[in-house]
Amino acid sequence: MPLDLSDESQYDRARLRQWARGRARSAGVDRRDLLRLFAAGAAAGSLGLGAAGSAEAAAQGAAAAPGPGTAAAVAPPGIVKPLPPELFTVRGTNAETNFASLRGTGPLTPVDRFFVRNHTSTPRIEASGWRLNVWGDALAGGPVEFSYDRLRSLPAVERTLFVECAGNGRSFYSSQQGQQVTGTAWTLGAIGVARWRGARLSDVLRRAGVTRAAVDVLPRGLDDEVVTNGVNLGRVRRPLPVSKALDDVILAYEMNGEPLPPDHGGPVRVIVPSWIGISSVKWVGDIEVSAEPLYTPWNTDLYRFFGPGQPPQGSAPLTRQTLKSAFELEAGATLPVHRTRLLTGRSWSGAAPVHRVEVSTDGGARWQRARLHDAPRRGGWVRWSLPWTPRATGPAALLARATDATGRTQPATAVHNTQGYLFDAVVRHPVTVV
Ligand SMILES: Nc1nc2c(c(=O)[nH]1)N[C@H]1C(S)=C(S)[C@@H](COP(=O)(O)O)O[C@H]1N2
Ligand SMILES: [Mo]
Repeated sequence: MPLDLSDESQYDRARLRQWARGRARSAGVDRRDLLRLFAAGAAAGSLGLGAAGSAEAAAQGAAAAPGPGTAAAVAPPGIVKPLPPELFTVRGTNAETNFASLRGTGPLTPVDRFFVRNHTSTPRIEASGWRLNVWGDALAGGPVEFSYDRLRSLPAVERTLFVECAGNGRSFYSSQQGQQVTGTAWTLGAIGVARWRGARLSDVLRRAGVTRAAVDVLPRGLDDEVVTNGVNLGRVRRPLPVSKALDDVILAYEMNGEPLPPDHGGPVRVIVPSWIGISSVKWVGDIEVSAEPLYTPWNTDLYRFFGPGQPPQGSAPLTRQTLKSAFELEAGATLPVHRTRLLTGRSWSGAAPVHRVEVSTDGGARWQRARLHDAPRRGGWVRWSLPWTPRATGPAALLARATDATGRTQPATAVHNTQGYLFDAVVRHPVTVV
């Protein structure tokens, strides 16, 4: 009998079963916990393990109630750097960059305003004691250990790349499209662009003796295990196909010319160019190189599309980021009438360089081409600007839409998925002209 996707408990149990199968090899979750999850899912028709996504939602403010100050009353997040309210909106254990604070900054996001997405809290790890253990059945020999100094002695690469959460823009599914989603209620500030310096993952894997049998590569973080609804999901880890791992992935130890700061994965993190943020595992401590496909909660129940039109086990695991644009302006900003204001913002795409950005100041009736201030590059963003002289007082909506070199333009509506990933629609930015 085909699964009835409109039946929430069937739908979630299907997801749980899939996760349970895959979990055997790598997740290390206790069997009693799994049984408890199945029971909870069946009894309540609730999200069950889907709650992995929604523990986030519970702790970090429901997606239906985004906006500054949402999380003001909850315990301070386990983030080391200061989070002044001009620069960040705290959402549970995470901190979102206020896009307005990027106005006037260069192409790189300064570390003092780079968003932080932590499943638990930032650990403090000394470079001198740090080790990377590379192991698994697709190595020619046994495990191989890399110290910080050994990693730094490998040929270094430097690239300017964004890290963006797959859920960036999630709150607009509800505020702009009236749809329910679970997860952190980000606006557009769960992205930052930095200059990353590090060793190539491919160099490390080759030195560790990776064989042709390798299929998946699984980096794992040293931060605390993630416990959601009483179930321990283990440490943050998401498999990469070996093809990507050997292509352009970096083990980064510097960010914008400084040693990698604690909140961003110091001493060493993975950087997976153009892919969703969860791929870029922070505080990496070990990497399994496997001859069989690996499954963890982060490539089964989480970070796939679920919902109508998707198979019961969800889409294929999400990989590349999508296309977005944001104004460097507070939502609800007040602008004086008849005064020229330089509207500025940024656009980016995981698929190809952004080469055109258009702006509308009348809610989408007419569009004007914005001036680009950076050479379009894949994996980065372009800054843009357009002068605007409002001629009438009252509320207005500013819109920006980008087109990338694949020819794709941001649509008017994003395709809904229950966890609110990869929002790509044009965002209406409200302002008031006075
Ligand atoms: N070990 C570990 N790695 C992690 C995470 C985490 O909580 N723990 N969060 C992931 C997610 S969901 C995102 S979006 C990015 C955020 O990177 P940043 O905090 O440096 O901005 O890190 C990813 N890597
Ligand atoms: Mo993320």
